[in-house]
Amino acid sequence: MNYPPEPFRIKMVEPIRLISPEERRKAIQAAGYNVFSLRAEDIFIDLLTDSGTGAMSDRQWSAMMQGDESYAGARSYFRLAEAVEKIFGFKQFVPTHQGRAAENILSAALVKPGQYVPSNMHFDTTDANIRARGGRPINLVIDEAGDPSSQHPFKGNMDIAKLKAFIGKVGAENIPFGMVTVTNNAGGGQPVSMANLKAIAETYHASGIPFYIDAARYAENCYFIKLREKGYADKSTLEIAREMFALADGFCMSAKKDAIVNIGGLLATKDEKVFQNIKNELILREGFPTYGGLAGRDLDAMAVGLFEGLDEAYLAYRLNQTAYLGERIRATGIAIVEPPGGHAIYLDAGALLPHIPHGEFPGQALAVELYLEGGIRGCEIGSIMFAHPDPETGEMVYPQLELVRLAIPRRTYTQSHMDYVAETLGKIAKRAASLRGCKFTYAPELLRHFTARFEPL
Ligand code: P70
Repeated sequence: MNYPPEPFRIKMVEPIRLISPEERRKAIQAAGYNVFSLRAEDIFIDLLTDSGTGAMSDRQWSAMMQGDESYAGARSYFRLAEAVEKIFGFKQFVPTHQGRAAENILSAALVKPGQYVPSNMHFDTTDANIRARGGRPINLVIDEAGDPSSQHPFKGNMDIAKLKAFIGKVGAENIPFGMVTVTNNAGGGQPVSMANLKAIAETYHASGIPFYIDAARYAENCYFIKLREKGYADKSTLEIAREMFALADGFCMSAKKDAIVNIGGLLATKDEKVFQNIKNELILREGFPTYGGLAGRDLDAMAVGLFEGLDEAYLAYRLNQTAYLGERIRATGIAIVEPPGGHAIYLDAGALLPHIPHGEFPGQALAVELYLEGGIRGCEIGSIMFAHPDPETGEMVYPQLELVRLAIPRRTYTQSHMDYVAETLGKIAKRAASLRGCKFTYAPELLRHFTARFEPL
């Protein structure tokens, strides 16, 4: 496949450098073999996350200059409110400093200890924020999501039969709200179809359960619907977004992804009483409801970025850049989660390193090697991030897949960077059998991937 030409040109650059292999060895050792603890300066190509790492446009930067820094009722807030209403159709919303702040406030407002919150798959911070309130996040994605080779076009879909059975089992009164994550980040950046979204909304609503969308990568999901779902080829991504959010009672969103800003988030609800609680929580923890912990200029950057993230020329390039990287990596013999997702390629570390058991973290072994070999930073999405002791039996429950995610920052890297990543992986593939796992020397209880330390085995 050909690399898609970028629908933009570069007018500002940030130098990056590749330090020597010896310096990389010292750096990762000093970081306790956790790539989160590396200095960004010591990284050549940083694919840790696509969150807040995109390049803002000239129009976003100029919008920032018009930020209104009034404490309450700033013009910036009303410009953001106009964008939110146009795209999502919600009038009641608050800005938050990022996605997890929205999740925290939503969980504080709605989750009581022992209650369940189903989704296709919760991502790490959503999972942790529900647990932090004594709730239980439940993942009910279709079985195909667990098979990296399945080419299902909407592998992020929820299994509606499982959802109905689950509601029947625990009772709707023990489910304060239900969710879905678009695209499904924990399962490969895979989209959810409109048909599935409609079925999810119907199922929740039939039991009186409010439906909230985790909208971090909703625009990429909308473009997948346009490309893959019958009846949507001639609809604009904006029309598809409107249709998607009309199904929901609320949404939380990390704007650091599809709104292409370095910081920001949103929380919206149709329920007036819940909105009042949200505003009270927000004032306690984040800030006044018209700025929610952000500067006025951040709100303006978001108001512009929300539309740029929906632009179809940009989205076509974005999805094809990811698919290009996927194709180049596949050619090295390393299996990836198929088909390529919207924002990232997920390497199947479990398949590449079958000699390393879950408890010795094959994904971490590969992430460390990627840094040592090429100064590239990816992120383990496997047992470090998602293994949890079962609340009843105390036994460790491991996730199905041991992955390393290479997330692509928006509008930031070019074809030669993608080629370099694939070539580096090609070298690692040849000596995969010699890679060794690692063990914890320190691990916190929640969100342990961020600060854990390791020792190689
Ligand atoms: C990522 C980051 C954040 C996220 C998300 C979804 C579907 C909510 C949030 C929280 C987190 C991360 C992971 C590994 C390395 C660095 C960062 N996802 N919902 O990269 O949003 O970060 O703004 O609080 O994906 O996927 P926020």
